[in-house]
Amino acid sequence: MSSMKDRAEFDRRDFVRLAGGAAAATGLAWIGLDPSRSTALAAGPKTAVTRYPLRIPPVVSPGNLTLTEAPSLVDLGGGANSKAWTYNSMMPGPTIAARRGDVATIELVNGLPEETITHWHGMLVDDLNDGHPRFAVAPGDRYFYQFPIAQRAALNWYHPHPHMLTGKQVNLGLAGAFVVKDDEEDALHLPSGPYEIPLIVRDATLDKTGNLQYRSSSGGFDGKLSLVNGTRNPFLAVDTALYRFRVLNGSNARIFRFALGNGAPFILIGNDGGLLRAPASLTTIDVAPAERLDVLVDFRGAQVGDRVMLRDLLAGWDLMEFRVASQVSVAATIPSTLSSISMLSASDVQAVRDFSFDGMSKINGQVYDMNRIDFRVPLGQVERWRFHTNGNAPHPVHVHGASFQVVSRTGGRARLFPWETGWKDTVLLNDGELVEVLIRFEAYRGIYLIHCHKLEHEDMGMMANFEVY
Ligand SMILES: [Cu+2]
Repeated sequence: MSSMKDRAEFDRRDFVRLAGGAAAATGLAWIGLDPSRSTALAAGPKTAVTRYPLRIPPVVSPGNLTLTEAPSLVDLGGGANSKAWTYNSMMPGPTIAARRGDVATIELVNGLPEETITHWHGMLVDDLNDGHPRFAVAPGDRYFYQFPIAQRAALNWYHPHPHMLTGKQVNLGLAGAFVVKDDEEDALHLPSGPYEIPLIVRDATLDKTGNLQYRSSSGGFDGKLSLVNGTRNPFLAVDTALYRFRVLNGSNARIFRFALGNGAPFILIGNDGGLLRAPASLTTIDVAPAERLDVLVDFRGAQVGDRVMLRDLLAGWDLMEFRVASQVSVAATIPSTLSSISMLSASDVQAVRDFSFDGMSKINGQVYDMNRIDFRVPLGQVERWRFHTNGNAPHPVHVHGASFQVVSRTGGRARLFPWETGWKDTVLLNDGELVEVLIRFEAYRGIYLIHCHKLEHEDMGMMANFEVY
């Protein structure tokens, strides 16, 4: 295995070369192989689409960061002419890259015409920093966050969380990645630099002039097209190398079933809460709103000129195209073990709680009340939480304040999936299912949330406050 120094030089050199490769591939797309042009010339298939280079959001540090939520014009691929709501004029917002041990100092500025607050989904923070809806700030106001980053490496994310407005604000463009790194992950020498790429995948609907358009629906927003990193019909020029994709389902309500068009497997190495114990090779992976995936895709056996589609088998969508653009030889290995994960034990369970996700707006028969504490949880106690529903699923269940371990699913799909091992903060509950998790709040006392992450359900009240004491 190459030393860290060699690796850094590799990354730097490859980054320079990759930038050239990407430009060359772009030229190919625009001049030679642009499907829309060949359609016009040769009356080719009507399904041909123009593909645009995948946008990679800029990376920022969480120290002294200002994030402004405001309307702006974004470029979905064909030019900066789509109205959206953005963080720092970008959709998605900048990727916040932090290391365990850093301190985040972030000022949120509300430049929207309505109240907002930002939640750091997956980040372990005290309740003043959790973006609870009671902390929403009025237009023109600010909220100041400061919190230590004291958790394992993972892909987390940030998005608004104001009461009854979350679905609209996220859907209009407000979301971004929040990546945490640590020494354990570094020691694995996973693909990095230009070979580690965030993919925020979501659906969207555009109005006649190409602006993002949100219409709430009690069954959940159902967008007409997909965006990856805010790019419509994207492509990514890749090397013959091993890639690490950090994937977030940023949809309000849509579940994706990812597959590669050539049938090649994803090598799943992590999920919401970071690395799994060991990699899993999978040809399809389901991902619900707010769930994350850490996957390796191996293009080392590919030929320059090959094209591989990332597909969603549920909607039958082509999400993005990988275009193999340059031949390289970069040292990379797929570790056989990733992380040691200590399991919460059923024998330590001191309380069992049931959560019934009722209709489209209630948990245990109650619509959310921002000022009501629905239950109290002792700090440090292992608990078994049982999620079930009688209908109107899927409900992606999300808990703030701690990660959990999924231990069983009965009814419905009646099994657990490889992407549900390790640590999770969101788990998919389908009709007729009982999903049991073990959870322990050990970082902070305070008021946190459990809710359905189908954002239309959340906004209608499928949410509850609890207090860790
Ligand atoms: Cu729901």
